[in-house]
Amino acid sequence: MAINEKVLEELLNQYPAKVKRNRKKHIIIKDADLARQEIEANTRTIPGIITNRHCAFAGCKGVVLGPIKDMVHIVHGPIGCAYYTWGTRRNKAKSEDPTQNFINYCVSTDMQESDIVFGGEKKLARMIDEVVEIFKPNAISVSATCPVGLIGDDLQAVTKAAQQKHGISITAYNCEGYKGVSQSAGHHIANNVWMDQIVGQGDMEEPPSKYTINILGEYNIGGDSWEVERILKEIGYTVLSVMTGDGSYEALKNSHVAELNLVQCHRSINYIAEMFETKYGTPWLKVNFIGIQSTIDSLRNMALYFGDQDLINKTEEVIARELARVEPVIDQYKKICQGKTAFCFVGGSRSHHYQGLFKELGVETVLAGYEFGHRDDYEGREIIPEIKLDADTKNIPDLHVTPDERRFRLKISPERMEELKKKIPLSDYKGMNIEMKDGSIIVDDLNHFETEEFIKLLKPDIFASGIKDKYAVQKMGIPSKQLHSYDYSGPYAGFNGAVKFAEDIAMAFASPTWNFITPPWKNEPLLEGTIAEG
Ligand code: CFM
Ligand code: HCA
Repeated sequence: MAINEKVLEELLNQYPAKVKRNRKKHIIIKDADLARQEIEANTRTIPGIITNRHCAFAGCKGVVLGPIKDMVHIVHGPIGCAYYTWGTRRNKAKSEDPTQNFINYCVSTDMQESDIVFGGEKKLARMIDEVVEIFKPNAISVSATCPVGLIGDDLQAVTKAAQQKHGISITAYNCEGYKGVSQSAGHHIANNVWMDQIVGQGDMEEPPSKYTINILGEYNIGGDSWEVERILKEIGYTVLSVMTGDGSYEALKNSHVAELNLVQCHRSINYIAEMFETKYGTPWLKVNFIGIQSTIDSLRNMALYFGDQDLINKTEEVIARELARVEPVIDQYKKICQGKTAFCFVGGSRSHHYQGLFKELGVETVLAGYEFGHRDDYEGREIIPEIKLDADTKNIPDLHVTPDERRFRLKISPERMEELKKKIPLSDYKGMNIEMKDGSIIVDDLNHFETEEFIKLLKPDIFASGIKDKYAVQKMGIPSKQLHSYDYSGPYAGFNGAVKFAEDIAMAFASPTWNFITPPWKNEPLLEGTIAEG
């Protein structure tokens, strides 16, 4: 069935009045006739509601710092927080120098009650000494979890002293879990520290070769960034650094010399893209390497940015060759997938990015939303520039850029920038609300109650989300595809990734397992009422 305002109202009527008022602002039915549909986002989840969100510490240490392989990431806090960010996010990295790849370690001060009472600074200092002695890393990060902020351990002072003592980069991240309303605050904390203390610290003055780029917001889940790099290298780009999939401190500190920044995940890293633009004059281009057409569009926009005919030709050559190879395979899977519907609910950018790939397989996304997206993720940046500085960014001091610090000239002239902006959307982003089909449902911070209710109403053929709702969804007889961890499959990015995704989705649909499950609505009446007597 299609959901109209009346059906939505009935669903929301099951909430107490106050909760209903709140949740109503987080749900919209896409209506292209309305000029701008606003959605409330990036606000606190109502206590007691089962949300899929995580905390600032998860966003900083788990998501953004976690994949940097040549840094030892110390978690200052109780062991559970360290264990969570070690075991959950799929951080994958290869290293030329295996002695500088610490990705598989879980390093924590393992705070105990006595540390909470007497303070944990000395323990942290000892731990840093020990880490330097054992691992001899080029860099160390120290992330705080909730109790550290509550007892007031001075992370900055401890890391500063340790940095002087050991002569390596030791950065502190005050990403206590309670900060902000989701992991989103943590992304910003990580980005700010790097920009201040890591980026620009390397010796490089000029890009090492033609077409040097950074890829921002690509985290190498299931090997995604390896596939993206394969394509880019083949065309002739030099990927200076990836932030942060299979990333490294060594690359990060020289990333200021890149000529262009690509932004894959807009949510977690748009801050840094803007800081690069302000500080080093590096323009950024929003890309999406999920889905065949989006990959092609991204490659073409990049070629257009550099404007070199050879690069444009090479881009077309690679696109044509890849298409000829993957299209016949995808067409086979499409036969199984065609005509199906999906729900797509992930953190902050994938719910949007995967819709194109689903569509290429003939699957329509009928409901989507972000766990912690901000309004610009939904409504687009061009449309709402006034919220560029949103809730997360307000409390964090601006990056001060003195003329002296502006060591690098604007990489392209302002005139060329204007000219390019007319051709390609540099520093621009189209939100989910703009791109979804009329009548589809957009839900911010979807909770478990709403998940069940929307499933009963729309009965999607597949639900793409995370670990917290995966099994509840499967018990309703709906195949689930984790779009965080890819259910340990992947890559899903680029050309090879699209094939892998098509294979996995087709397999989910074709599995006979679903025949053995009776969805609850088969036995439960959908409408409840009393039959009149007489
Ligand atoms: Fe960006 Fe991400 Fe996402 Fe994100 Fe995440 Fe992730 Fe995600 Mo999980 S950085 S916003 S905080 S694309 S970890 S790789 S899958 S929620 S949609
Ligand atoms: C995080 C990481 C996570 C969790 C995934 C999930 C990831 O937010 O702490 O809930 O399934 O992608 O690993 O988003």
